[in-house]
Formats: sequence, C-alpha cells, structure tokens
Amino acid sequence: RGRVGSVTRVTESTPLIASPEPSVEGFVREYLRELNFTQGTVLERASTNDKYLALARTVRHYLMASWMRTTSEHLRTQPKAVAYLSAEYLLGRQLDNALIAADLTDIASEALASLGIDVAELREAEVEPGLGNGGLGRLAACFIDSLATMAIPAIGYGIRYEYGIFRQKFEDGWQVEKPDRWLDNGSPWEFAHPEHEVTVSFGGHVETVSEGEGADAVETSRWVPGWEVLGVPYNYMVPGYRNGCVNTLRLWSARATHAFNLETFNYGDYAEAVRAQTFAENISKVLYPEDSTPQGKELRLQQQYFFVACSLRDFIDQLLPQGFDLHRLPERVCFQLNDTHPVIAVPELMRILVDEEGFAWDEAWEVTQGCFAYTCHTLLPEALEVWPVDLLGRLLPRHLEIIYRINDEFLEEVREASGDDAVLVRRMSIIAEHPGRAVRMAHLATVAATKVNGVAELHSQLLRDKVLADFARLWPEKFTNVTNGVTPRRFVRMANPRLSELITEAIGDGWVTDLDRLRELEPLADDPEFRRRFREVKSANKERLADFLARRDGIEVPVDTMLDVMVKRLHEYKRQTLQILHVITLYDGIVSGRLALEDVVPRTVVFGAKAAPGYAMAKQIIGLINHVAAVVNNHPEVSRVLRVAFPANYNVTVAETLIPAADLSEQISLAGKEASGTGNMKFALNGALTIGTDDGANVEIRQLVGDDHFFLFGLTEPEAAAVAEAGYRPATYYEENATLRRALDLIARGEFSGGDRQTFEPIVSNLLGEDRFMVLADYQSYLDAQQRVEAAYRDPDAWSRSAVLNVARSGFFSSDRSMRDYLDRIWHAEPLES
Ligand code: CR1
Repeated sequence: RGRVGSVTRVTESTPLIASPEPSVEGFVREYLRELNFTQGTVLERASTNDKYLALARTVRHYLMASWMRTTSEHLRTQPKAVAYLSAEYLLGRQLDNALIAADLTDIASEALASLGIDVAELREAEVEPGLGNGGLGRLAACFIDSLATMAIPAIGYGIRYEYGIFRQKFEDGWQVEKPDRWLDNGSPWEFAHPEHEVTVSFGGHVETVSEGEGADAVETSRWVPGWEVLGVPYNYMVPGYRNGCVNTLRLWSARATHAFNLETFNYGDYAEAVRAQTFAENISKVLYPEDSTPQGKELRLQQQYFFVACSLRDFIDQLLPQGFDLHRLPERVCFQLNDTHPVIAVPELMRILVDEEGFAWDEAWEVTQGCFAYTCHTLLPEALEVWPVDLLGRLLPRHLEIIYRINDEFLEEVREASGDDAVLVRRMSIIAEHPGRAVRMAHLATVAATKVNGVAELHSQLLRDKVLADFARLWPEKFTNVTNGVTPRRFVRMANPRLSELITEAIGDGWVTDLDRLRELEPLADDPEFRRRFREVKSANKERLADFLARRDGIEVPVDTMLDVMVKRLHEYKRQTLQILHVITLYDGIVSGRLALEDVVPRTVVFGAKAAPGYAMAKQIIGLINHVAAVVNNHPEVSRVLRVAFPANYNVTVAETLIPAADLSEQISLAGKEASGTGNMKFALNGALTIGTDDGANVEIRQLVGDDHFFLFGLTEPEAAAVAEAGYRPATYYEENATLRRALDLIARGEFSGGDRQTFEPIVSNLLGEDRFMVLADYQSYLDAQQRVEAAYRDPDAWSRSAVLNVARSGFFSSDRSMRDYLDRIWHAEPLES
C-alpha cells in the first residue's frame, strides 16, 4: 500500500534543534523575531492580534524541542501507546496553559513589559477552540493533558471543526446561536501536514469476488466506493507540565480529492467542481451542538467515519514501523472509544485487516477485540446512538456487512450461553428491529471492547445493573469503572493563581502533579490565619469575576454576597428549573412579606448554559431564567439581597474565572441521570461547597469531603426508580405544597412575562403533567438544603473551614488519577523514560 510521506526511521542520532534557554533577554529577542519575520510587522504598527500571534509562536519555540524529542522517542522505541478517539476536544485557551507548562509565565510578562506590552491584554485576544459541547469534550482535553504530564505515549485523534460550539447570544432573554469563527484570525497552535493526507472512501457497493479455483475457491468481499475525501492532519502540541514531554493532538480536516476536482474542472464545469469541493469540506465544517442526545444525521455519521478512518490509517502507516505485523497490534495500541461516536472504527479495523491485509475473519476479530476499549458517558436511553441500517448501508456498505457478521457470531454465543433465549437475543442484538432496523452503537462497542467503563462509581454500577445488564451478566470481567477527573494544571494552577500560591506556600508545589498532596492542607482548616487568607483569596477572585463580567457582559455582580453557581449544559435532567424555582420562592417570600430582608443571606445566583439549538424546552428554560433575572434584579427590595446573573456564551474561559470565585456549587440532577459531572470536581477543588443530589461523582465527592461539608438533598437513585415505577404524579406535590404552588402560579400568571400567560406555559404544564426528572418531588428537600446552606454561610469561619476541607480532600479528582486507573485497568501502557 502507498505510504505518502511515510516517516524515516528515527535513530538515536536524529539531529534535533534545541529550544532557546529561558531568559528575559532571550525571550525579547525571540519575540521580536516572530513579530518582524513571521508576523511581518513592526512593534509600532502591530495590532493586538499580531502581538498575540507573535507571543504564541514565541512560546512554541520553548516547547518545540521537547515536542520533537517526544515524537522521535515514540517512533524509535515503539512503546505501547494510547490512541484516544474522540469526536470532541473542548480545549479552552492555549496561551496560558503553554506558558505554565513551559514555566515561562514570569519571563514572558517581564519580557513583554519591557516592550510596553501587557500580556494580560494579549491573553484576551485568543479565541478559545470550542471543539466540544460540554463534559465529554472537556474530559478529553483534561485526559490528554494528564497523559502528557505523566509522559505516557499517547495521541489524541479528533476533528478540526471549522466552526466549534456556537456562540450564544441573548435577544430579549432568548437564546440565539451565532457561528463560532474561531479560525478567523488564524490559530498559532496548529501545524498542518497536507503531505500526510489520508484518503477516506464512502458509498458505492460491495462486490463478491472468487479467488482460487474449484474446491479451493474462496469468496471474498470487496468494497467499491462511490466517492472519496481527503483528511488533512493538523497537529497540536499537548505539553506536559514541566516534564519535557509534549504529546500530539491530531485533528483531521476534510478536503476534496484532487482528482475529483480536476476531472470535473476539465469538463469545463467550474461551478460543479467548487460544489464538489464544498460538499467534501462540509464534513469537518461544524460541530454538532448536541449534548447527551445524539443527532442522527447523515453528515454526523460521515464525520464519525471520516475521523476514525483517518486515525486508524495514520496510526498504522505513520506511527508503526514499516512492515509491522498487525497480528501484534494489541501490543502496540489501545484505541479508547470516547462514547459511541468513534465506534465505527471497529468495523473499519476489521475491514482493513480482512479486506486489505488478508487476515482470516477470526484472526482479525481477535486483534480487533484486543485493540479497543469503550467508555460510556450516559444513562439516558435516548442518548445511546443508533444508526438506521439503510443510512449506514448507503454510506458504508462494507461496514454494514461486517457489522452483520459480528452480530451473527455474537448472537450465536448468546444463544449458546442462554439456551436459546429468543427474548434475550433480541434485546442484546447489535441490530434493533423496532421502530426501524438500526445499528445500536453501544452494543457494537460493548461486544468489541476488551473493557467497558462508566465514568463514576454509581454510573458504572447502573451500567452493569441496568443499561448494559445483559452484557455484564455474559462478560462480568469486561466491566470496570474509572471515575472522571479534571486537570489541576488548568483548573487550579492556571485558573486560580491566588489559591495556588496559598497552597504552595503551605505545602510546596508538588501538588500540581500529585494532587493527593492537598491532604496536607487538612490541619490548616483549623488554623484561623490560614482560613482568613483563604477568604481573602475567595474575595479577590470575586472581584476578578465582577470585573470580568462588567467588562464582558455589562453585568453587575456584588462581591460581598454568597456566590451560588450553576454552570453546565442546559438539560432537563440537570434541573436548572429547580434552582430557578428556588430563586422564585425567595422572590415570592420577600415580595409577599413572608420573608424579611434581614433573614435572607444575600446571594448572587449565576447561571451559565447553552441549549442545543433544536431543544425547545431547554431554550424555554433559558428564557425563563433571563426573565426571572430581569424582574428580580430590578426589584428595589429583592435586589438588595438577591441577584441573578446569566452571562451569555458560557465556555471554558468563563469557567476559569467563575469557578474560583464560587461559594456554592449546584449539582442538582435527578439521581441516576448524571453519569458523572466534572464541573462538580472543579468547584470542590477551588473551595466551593456543593449542594447536590446523590448522583454521578457527587456521591464520591461527598464520601471524600464528608457529610458535614456537603449539602445533600433529594431522592436517591433507587427511590427515584421506585417513584417512577409506582407512577409519579407531580401535581400531587403542587396540590400539597403551598410554597411550591405559589412559585409555579407566579410563572403561570405571567409575573415574569409582562402578564402574558402563554410565554412559559409549556414549562408549567410540563412540570405539572409529566415532570420526567422529578423537579417537584425534590423541591421541598432542595429548599430545606438551601436553608442549611444559609445557616452555614452565616458563620464565615465554619464555612471557610468546610471550604478548605473540600480542597484538601478532593485530590482524588485529578485526571492524573483517572489516567492511572485507565492504565491499570484498561490500557496497560507505561510512561516513556525521560
Ligand atoms: C455526562 O453527561 C459526564 C461527561 C464526561 C457526559 C457527564 O455526566 O461528566 O459526559 N456525557 O464523562 C455526554 O456528554 C454525550 O454524553
């Protein structure tokens, strides 16, 4: 097979250019060189963007030698690698992270200050790459950071969307979506490698060919594709924290094939040639803005196949030595499937091995099963991806055939193991029959993977007991848990420099790469001086937030109130509605005179959330929050103790300013619905207390920080399941709880919609009629917990003691620990010797 631009074998003596030594003078020199020679401008004329790009490129210089060294070491030593396959990477801004990783923050500030430039201002010029929706994409970004920091040979594979997650605006309080043009000013962090382009085929049909003669003749399938696109890799540095390791994130961009264009063009139809090009390039055009619900669109399946086909080809052709015996592939790689989005990689590897490499089916299956592992990120049945057979067959006919055969053999195994249990066979089949024939991607992944994991203890338990129970009975040893984690580099060290300094002063700086060491802070929770300084950090962070929101959104945030924050995607199961009902209840109490102002702990409730553009109820809820905010914030009495802030376009950059300032973290999903949550971890690590249900990773947070430092409320998962089983009737709660009734009636009567009763009618009738996520059932319990929050907040010393203990006891939630668990339980790869 052709190997375009295939790598030269690297030997010990491969020459590498050293990065410049870090010094202020050196940095100034490198910087001016970038500004003059690459950016092509002089300081006097340089725009902010020029200056930012030159700074980013300068920082790159200091990481470059490490990147090249890491890359050639991987090629030379051929260690077992982790290939993380993810349709999303929610990276956030790169500049600060790179500065911190290279230990250049101070040098860069000083160097640029000597040129009269403020680094802080340049930071703001970076548009974050929002190539993900929420937790799943941000998790992938945390994981590759940790892998690099632990020097694990790893590569992230994904899609270079031209448009990331939409930019959210509010018009009269309602969400409107604008395109995210993150590449408009150029990205200094990417390196395009068109010479390593990969051809990806689609469509066409399958032919059966006979090889050999007479009795020896074997029938083999051959895919005759209908059309092709090219995948061009863009490499991004993934710097480890000050360890000389820089891994690679490789994102694929779709291009039209040269041949395709040229042919059409020769026929004289220029417009048609351009159309063909646009068609091909659509594949990596835009990120689907869906979170926790799959979008069953043909283009999405094209995206999925496009990036995994590119990635498998790339790994085999570029990272393995020429002539590598693919029977040994499992020794060299684990392809980690981040949810079902990349699962089409399974039949793709089978196709490569059987059709291209001439493997017998069983041999190929053994190799394939050894190479994949699958992480499931959901508990909502409607979030499990399913592809209609006719669509998949049209787009990838050979893959469908392969899936059928995998299914046949798998169902044979089920029949044998179950004594021909036809009901079980139907339930477990990779092919669903109703409502239409469709491929269940989670089943395919589970059948193919060496290991299947959930993302928190409770979630993994529910996968075993409910979502994938049949599979767990058949293959109990396949199932495992790896509780999610977040990178302490970005979410503490970088986002919260003040807290980082305080911690480092107390226990040294080892915690940045060994987060369990935060435990050493525990005794300091009892030290009044430490707590005072901790409170100082919190209030300085609130000032920083107030400043940020004033500039960014013109929102006024009072800094001397309790900051109560709920930031995450807008989804009914996450229950933003529950929190807004609490706000309405406080408002109602004050306005009606039942609640005296001095009895309310002043608080500012902050929301941040995007709704999927097609998710009408989620958009309604956004409208409600903004309308309630307008009424509350403009009420002369109420606004003295209660404010609601909802900055538009919540993203990683906003999170980094908001989370360090928070006092209270809202993690209030209905138990059994949030697989893990990762925001919950970021808040605890930054010293916010959690009000939360026994759901996802909240369970583990509470166990670690202790019941006294966590505000638990709500139904447990088994209780919620029992209520649902018995027939849940939300209206009963409305009828029996006067406080709840008043809150809902206010919405229904148009208190927040200028007297119009229609505006929020869908929300009210949904809550009273169906309330799938049991908001009304948990309302009173939530209110009671908020009362406990208020009581606790009135005692600043006790509160900050709890906050310090939250920090000290949350080291477990480092994504470094998650990586260790994946390595032990799933990947079995080793760090590279440095
Ligand atoms: C889950 O909803 C979890 C992240 C990362 C999300 C959230 O609870 O923390 O994954 N799932 O594991 C998701 O986005 C598409 O599914």
